[in-house]
Amino acid sequence: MEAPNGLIVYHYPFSPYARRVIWYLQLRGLSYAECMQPHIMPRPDLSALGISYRRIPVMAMGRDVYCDTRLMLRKLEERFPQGALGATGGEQRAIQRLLDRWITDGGVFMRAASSMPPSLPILQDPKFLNDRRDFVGRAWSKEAIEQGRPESIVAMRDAFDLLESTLLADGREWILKTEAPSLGDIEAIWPFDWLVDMDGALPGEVISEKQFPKVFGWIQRFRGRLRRAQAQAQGSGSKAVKVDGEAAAKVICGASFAESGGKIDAAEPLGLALGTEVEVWPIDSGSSHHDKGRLVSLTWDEVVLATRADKWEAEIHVHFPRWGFRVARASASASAKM
Ligand SMILES: N[C@@H](CCC(=O)N[C@@H](CS)C(=O)NCC(=O)O)C(=O)O
Repeated sequence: MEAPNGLIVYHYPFSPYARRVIWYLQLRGLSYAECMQPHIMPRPDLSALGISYRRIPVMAMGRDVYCDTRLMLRKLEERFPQGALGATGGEQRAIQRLLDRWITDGGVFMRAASSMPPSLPILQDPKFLNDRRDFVGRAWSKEAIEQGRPESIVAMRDAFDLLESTLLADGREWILKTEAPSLGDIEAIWPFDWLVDMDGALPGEVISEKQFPKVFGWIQRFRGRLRRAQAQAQGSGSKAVKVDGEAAAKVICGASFAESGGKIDAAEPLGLALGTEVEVWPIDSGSSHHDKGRLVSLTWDEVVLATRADKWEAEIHVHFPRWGFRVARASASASAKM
């Protein structure tokens, strides 16, 4: 079997981060394969590839594997430039990048996650709560969510207001005044869409269509476009191909590398040489999962290491962005401070 466009996305359906990538692929009409994962650890399909990174989604392109949706979207734009969704103009590009930073690093997603109603069925499952405690590295209980929720609702109201009173204030259809949804819309919409869809998350007297008609209208338009793209994919027989972990690993290990690697800047401040054994891990969440391997490439915005999928006797290149990640010599990382 071959993966359509050489792409396999590892994800689970209710992951809001995964939706960023899935929506991107759907809006572009790019076919792909998907390997569905459990929503809690362990994920043997990924560890079989020599990957410790625990966040979802993960995307393979040939024998290269990409971690973090910010890197995935960048790579998809580069790999499939015809019909790319990213802004090309200076200010539009700036807004697109700032939206990406605002939503993830500016805390909008964290506030959205802590606006979940404690009555949500998944929050009744002790296995899920324990798993997420390991993920965020602190207490994650129904009580803690209940206690923090009022503050998060206020923060989310502020985020809705920011969009309503600035970017969407002039009545534009899409966030960057484009004809159709662009990468800027994907960068901004996902935590808002996620909460609007979640029963009991948003108190109607604080955040609803009444107070924020433009944001709610934008979400509805975006969903309409997605439905259209999904129906088109269905009609043309190019919907996602489901693969199991074994089949996905075989495809990846038998593919050629999508990128050549071997890049490092002479002025790189970490002073690491290509070929050194290094560790890489995210510094915001899932930080106890370190990937180890030989340094294959280190540029200003990306680090690549080689890991092994022992069962298939294959080397795989795993890519991470530099932003939000730490890279250290393997032996020194045990003492590196978070
Ligand atoms: N910055 C990462 C964040 C990914 C992330 O936090 N994903 C969530 C799912 S929406 C996750 O991995 N949760 C823990 C898990 O599923 O193990 C990205 O852009 O990919």
